[in-house]
Amino acid sequence: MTRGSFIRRLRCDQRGNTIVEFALTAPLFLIVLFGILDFSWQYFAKLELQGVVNAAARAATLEGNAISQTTLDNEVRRKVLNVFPQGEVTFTRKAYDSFGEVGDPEAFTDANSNGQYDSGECFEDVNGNSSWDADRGKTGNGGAEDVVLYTASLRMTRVLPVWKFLGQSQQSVLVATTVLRNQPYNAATSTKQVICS
Ligand SMILES: [Ca+2]
Ligand SMILES: [Ca+2]
Repeated sequence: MTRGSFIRRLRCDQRGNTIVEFALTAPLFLIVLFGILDFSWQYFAKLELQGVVNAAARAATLEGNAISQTTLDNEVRRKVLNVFPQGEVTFTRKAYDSFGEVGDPEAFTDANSNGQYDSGECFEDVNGNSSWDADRGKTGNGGAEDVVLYTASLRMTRVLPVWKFLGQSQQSVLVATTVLRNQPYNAATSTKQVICS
């Protein structure tokens, strides 16, 4: 066989094309597939966490909030870990005077009319930490009839290594929130005062 005819045959031979194309596209296909599966798993985990938190909040309301904070936390943790045994569940609470105030900033007198709080402007220190806050919530369970924003965070390792391929963390943190209402017989702890310094 002459050198010219060999090159012509090689140029026309397409038997290896499929293998080469597969080798080039397979990693991308797997990353997309893993990404879809990971997203679905995260979505399921988030729904599960929110469902448990909602159910716990309802139970706490039905029982007149008679169960303690620790009991409520342990109940949520137990149910979540039943589904995700490798997870780590933590909780935070922020107390507000009413539902309408959840996430609101502390009120202030906008002395220079620039639409934002500036040092030296008078403000109502609702949460008692002596500084102005963009979120007036007071850390903890608050007092009588307070509204409590209850947040549960679930930290766990993702099932599929898709994020590792992309150089990202394999850890995932999912968050679920609900609002609880304290009973009138809880101890009141109002610390509101106006500060102008
Ligand atoms: Ca201002
Ligand atoms: Ca404050």
